[in-house]
Amino acid sequence: MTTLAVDIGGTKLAAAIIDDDFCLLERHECPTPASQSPQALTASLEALLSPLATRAQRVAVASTGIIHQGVLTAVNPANLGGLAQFPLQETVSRITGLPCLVLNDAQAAAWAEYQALNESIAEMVFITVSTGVGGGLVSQGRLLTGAGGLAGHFGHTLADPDGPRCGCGRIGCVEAIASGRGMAAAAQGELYGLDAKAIFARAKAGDAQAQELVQRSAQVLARLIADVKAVTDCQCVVIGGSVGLAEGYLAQVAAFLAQEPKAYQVPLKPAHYRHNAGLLGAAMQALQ
Ligand code: ADP
Ligand code: BMX
Ligand code: ZN
Repeated sequence: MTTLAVDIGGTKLAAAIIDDDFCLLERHECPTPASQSPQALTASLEALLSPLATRAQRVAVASTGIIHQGVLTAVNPANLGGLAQFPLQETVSRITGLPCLVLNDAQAAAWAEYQALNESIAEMVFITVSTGVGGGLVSQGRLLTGAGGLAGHFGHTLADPDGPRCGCGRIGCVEAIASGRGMAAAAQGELYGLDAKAIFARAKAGDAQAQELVQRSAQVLARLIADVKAVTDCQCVVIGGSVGLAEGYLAQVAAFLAQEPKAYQVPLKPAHYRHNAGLLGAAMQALQ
C-alpha cells in the first residue's frame, strides 16, 4: 500500500508517495498560490496531485490552518494570501478519487517527530518556524489536536504587547515577530522586500540589521519555549520549518533559552525528518 502525502504551507506545497515503511519514494514541490480565491489553491493542488493519485491507495494531508471536520480555517489568513476558509478534504478527495485524512501541518510533524524519539518521553512539543510559527503537542503518547483543532497554535501567544499586529487580529504574537514573514516585514532600508532566506544569507555575510532580525526571532522563540515548558513540563522541544532548521538558528535559540531560569529550560532538537516531518506525520496518522 502507498500513501500520497501532501503538505500545504504558506510558502510551498509538497507532495510525496510514501510506502508503508514510511520511505519517501518520490517528492514534488510547488509554490503556494498567494490568492484569497479558493480556485487558485484548488488549481495548484490539481496540478500537483493528479499525476500522482493513481499510484496511491489513500491521501494524507498536513496543512497550515486550523483543520476541523475536513475544513481549513486560517488563524492568520495573510499566510495564505488572504484565503480564510477552504474545503480541504472534499477538494483533495475529488481531485484524487481517494479516501483522505487531513490534519494541521505542525500537529502532523509533531506526531512524526514523536515516533522518531529513541527515549521514552511523556510530553513532547514540536514548533515549526516557517512562513508562520506553528506547533504540536504529544502528551502521554497522544497527539493533542483540541476539540476544534486549535491545540498547539503557539505562534499566536503574546511575545510583545508593543509588537506588530498579527494577521490573526492580535497585537504582538510570536508569529508576527519570529516567523519568516515576520522577519521579512520588519526588514528596512537595504533589506526592505527581502524574504527570510535572503535575510539569513545577509546575516551570514555580516549584515548587522540581518543579524539583529535573526537574533530577535531566536530570542522570541526561546521565550516561547520557556513559556511552553512552564505550561506542559515537556521533556523535549523539537524545532522544524525552514527558518527553524536554518544554519546556526537553533544554536541561537539555545543560547537565549540558557539565560532563562533553570526550571524553564528544556533540551532542544532539530527535526529528525527535517522538511518532511509534516508529510511523514500525516502518512503515519493515516495508517493508524
Ligand atoms: P512553509 O511555511 O510553506 O511550510 P518553509 O518551512 O519552507 O515553508 O518556510 C518558509 C519560510 O522559510 C519563508 O519565510 C522562507 O523565506 C524561509 N526560508 C526558506 N529557506 C530558508 C533558508 N535556507 N534559511 C532561512 N530561511 C529560509
Ligand atoms: C499559522 C497557522 C497555523 C500553522 C502555522 C505554521 C494559518 C494559515 N496557519 O500560525 O495553523 O500551523 O502558521 O504554518 O493560520 P506554515 O505555513 O508556516 O507551515
Ligand atoms: Zn497571531
